[in-house]
Amino acid sequence: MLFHDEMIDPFQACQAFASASAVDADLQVRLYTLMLKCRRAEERAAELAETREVGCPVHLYLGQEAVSAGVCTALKTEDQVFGTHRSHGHFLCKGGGLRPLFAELLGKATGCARGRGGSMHLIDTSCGIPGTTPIVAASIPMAAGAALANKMKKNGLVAVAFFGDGATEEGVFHETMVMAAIWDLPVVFICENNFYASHLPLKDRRKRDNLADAGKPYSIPSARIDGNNVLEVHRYARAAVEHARSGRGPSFLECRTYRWRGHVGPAWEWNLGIRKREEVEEWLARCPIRALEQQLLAQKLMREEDMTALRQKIDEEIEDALAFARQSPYPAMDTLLRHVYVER
Ligand SMILES: Cc1ncc(C[n+]2csc(CCOP(=O)(O)OP(=O)(O)O)c2C)c(N)n1
Ligand SMILES: [Mg+2]
Repeated sequence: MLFHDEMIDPFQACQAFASASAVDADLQVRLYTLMLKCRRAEERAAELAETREVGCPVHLYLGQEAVSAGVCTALKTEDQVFGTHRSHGHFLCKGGGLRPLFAELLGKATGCARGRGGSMHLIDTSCGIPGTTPIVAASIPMAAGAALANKMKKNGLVAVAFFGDGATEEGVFHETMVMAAIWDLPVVFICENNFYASHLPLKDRRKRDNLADAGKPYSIPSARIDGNNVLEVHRYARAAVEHARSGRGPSFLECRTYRWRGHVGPAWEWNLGIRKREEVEEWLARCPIRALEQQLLAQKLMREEDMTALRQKIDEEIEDALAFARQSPYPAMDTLLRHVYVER
């Protein structure tokens, strides 16, 4: 019986580079800007959730920003990303706007899902976000489906699936890996391992800490990386995307990171018996944004005052988005039954 060729590992070269060497100065500033935008937007969203002005469930991405920034900057606008219940970062980094995001959080008609989806159903097809979905692991087959369509259309586009460590425990993850491998689909699997699936730690769900081996049985090149190091994420993502775009098929990245707040909502949750305060503090000390900040300062690519000015600019954009959302109308009652099925 004839098997396919041996797998080519797109990540071999990545390991050879020192952390910053393959990421130019402009891009480093862009990565910083994107992460900061996600951070400030979510801190604001957390306040709005606390006061209940945001009524939908919000799964905050605080602490994980390096993954979406590093991956999305390796993509073209038309490349598709499929997100999850925790996708504010994916949406903003792929090009979604603050106004449609905040309007969606407030359930307004000007939101990116016309106020019907809330935090977990973010969409903007103009920048490659066909829709995020809170069904755990659903982003995985959807990205593979888009990748299959891209391959059949020969449009040269790549699809990315973002998903959590918990999603790798769903059957559809493994089913999709088989098909993606056998059909050499142009898809990149980005597993954001934040070590928890809601309240359950990874160590209680898995015999060994070996998520990065997930691709091996399917001959999908896989790597474990520091998901809090945005430059590392970007370099690996670029290799994975190039691999996919050149027709060599899928790859899998385990990005090790941590969500700072609780599973859902703005609370910190370090006194519920789920995780220890020291564990959270250890990860707070490994803040992906502060890490890049220090590198930018050391390389003299930005000064403290540039960073302050940037933070102010981002905060102004967020307040503008919130004002826009507040002024926007709720969806009209007579549109209640629309946008459910395809309208011809
Ligand atoms: C199929 C399915 N099962 C269960 C749930 C409930 N649920 C929502 S999020 C979640 C945990 C997901 O954990 P993980 O994939 O690690 O993502 P994270 O929340 O850590 O980002 C669960 C069990 C769901 N939404 N979908
Ligand atoms: Mg998780």
